[in-house]
Amino acid sequence: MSTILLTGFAPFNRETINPSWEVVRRFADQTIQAAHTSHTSHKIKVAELACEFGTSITQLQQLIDLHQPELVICIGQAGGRPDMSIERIAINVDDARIPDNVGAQPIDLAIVEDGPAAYFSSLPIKAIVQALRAQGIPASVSQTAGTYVCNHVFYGLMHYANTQPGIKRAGFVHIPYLPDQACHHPGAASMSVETLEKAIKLLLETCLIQNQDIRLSAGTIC
Ligand code: PCA
Repeated sequence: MSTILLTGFAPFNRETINPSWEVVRRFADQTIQAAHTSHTSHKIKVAELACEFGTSITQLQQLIDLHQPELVICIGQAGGRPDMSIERIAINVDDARIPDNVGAQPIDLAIVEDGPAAYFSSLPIKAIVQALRAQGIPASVSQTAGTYVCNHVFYGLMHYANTQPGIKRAGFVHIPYLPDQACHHPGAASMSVETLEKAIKLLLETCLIQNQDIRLSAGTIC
């Protein structure tokens, strides 16, 4: 049985919860099949990463070493984004607008000295968007994961995955606030934890069945 590693983040920026961990924790030690007809099960391991530069990547690498996953998906909160935001690209820069949970605020620093400028997600991002929309869940491809801890972890993940032949696919997804959080941010979009759970299940199933991504226009014009 192969393993899927799913991570969320600790709350940050004065929030008391992080929707990413609230939804990811629901998958603890579950198994998932690629399709109802499939007999191959995959076990899901979950973890909460610290919202800290450096430590978060170390934690993720340790989890990968421990669980030897075939698929790794990291989830993070993007407060204010309205939909499931499937990240396309991780860039090699930290530029923190606010300090992390231990007060670190790197500005214009490379995540990996001499690393490539960027990595693309190896998830079938377009197929995921299509699968989510088909089930009535708003989703889009995002062209930037920002320059804070989520992009940091995404870049660290893709850089490490490159050295781990056992990892077939890896990527990052940002999710909106939960309704409870949005009440403190008037006008901000939100998604219920039940919808988020359904979305993540669909996302995992799509990663398991979709060998190649599909051709779907999901770009943006500035
Ligand atoms: N979101 C932040 C870091 C942790 C999280 O859930 C980000 O988008 O960088």
